Amino acid sequence: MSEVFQERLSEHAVEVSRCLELAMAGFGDDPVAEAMRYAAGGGKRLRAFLVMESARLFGVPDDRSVWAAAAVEAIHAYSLVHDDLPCMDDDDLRRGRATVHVKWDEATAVLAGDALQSLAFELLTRDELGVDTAVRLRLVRSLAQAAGAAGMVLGQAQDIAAESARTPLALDQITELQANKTGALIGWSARAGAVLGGGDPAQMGVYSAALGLAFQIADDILDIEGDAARTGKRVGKDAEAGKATFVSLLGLDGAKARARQLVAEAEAALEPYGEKAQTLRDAARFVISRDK
Ligand code: GRG
Repeated sequence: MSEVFQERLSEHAVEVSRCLELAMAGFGDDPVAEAMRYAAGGGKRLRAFLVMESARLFGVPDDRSVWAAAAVEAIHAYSLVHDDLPCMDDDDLRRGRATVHVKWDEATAVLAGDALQSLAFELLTRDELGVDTAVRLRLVRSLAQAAGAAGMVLGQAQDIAAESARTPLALDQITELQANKTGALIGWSARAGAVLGGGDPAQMGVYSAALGLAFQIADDILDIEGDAARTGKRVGKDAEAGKATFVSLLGLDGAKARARQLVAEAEAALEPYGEKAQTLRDAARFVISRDK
């Protein structure tokens, strides 16, 4: 992986973490506020990276795009807190440490997730984004659509339903489920930079559709091949539960080949932007070579 990519990923991670800390600085030290800060910390910050690098592509500086990057990371953090709850995936570990409901309790986890979601939309209304009200409204609306009942929440519901389905999902069904569950936020992130810069987000949509699917296939591969100490999750959990995954449907080699094909598609979608899009090309390669 190129050094520029790694540097940019950590630079943006620092910037977005600072922005989130600043946004929550006035929240005091009650358990919900503390749990929000805890849940919003860490992670690869891939969604933030996509926002900020796509923003650069469209001429938007980091000090403006970081607010949109923080918004999507807040939504992502909320989704992880709720996904880990006993009524959903019932996980004890997230990002290598105790999940919010384990460290505090379930009520605090539900509320911290809710409040992170509210925070995300508040961040998108900020003047610091440096765009007029119509653009901010477009970002708010598109994030609501990506996160809500036709996007991430739908994907999560489809995933829960799949657990009790009599027959495992077919490839087109699992592809649709994942496009909703993880693809919608990844897609929003890549398009947000173009929206902020007043450009056409269509090509970034093509890029991120391929990237999002490659990300999920890589996640299924990590579920089989990953190191629990690094991934911070129970390895083989999906496979043990008898759930259809890209690996169960395509085989390990088939899943790897499909992921590589999707990376090539993502790279091809960036051709109109030439060299300027190199870090986004690297991101596509990163999602299938990551170890957590
Ligand atoms: C609870 C409404 C609701 C939605 C939850 C995204 C999601 C929907 C659940 C996450 C479950 C999961 C582990 C899915 C696998 C892919 C995924 C989104 C992994 C976590 O994202 P990363 O790898 O995490 O970007 P970091 O920690 O790096 O931010």
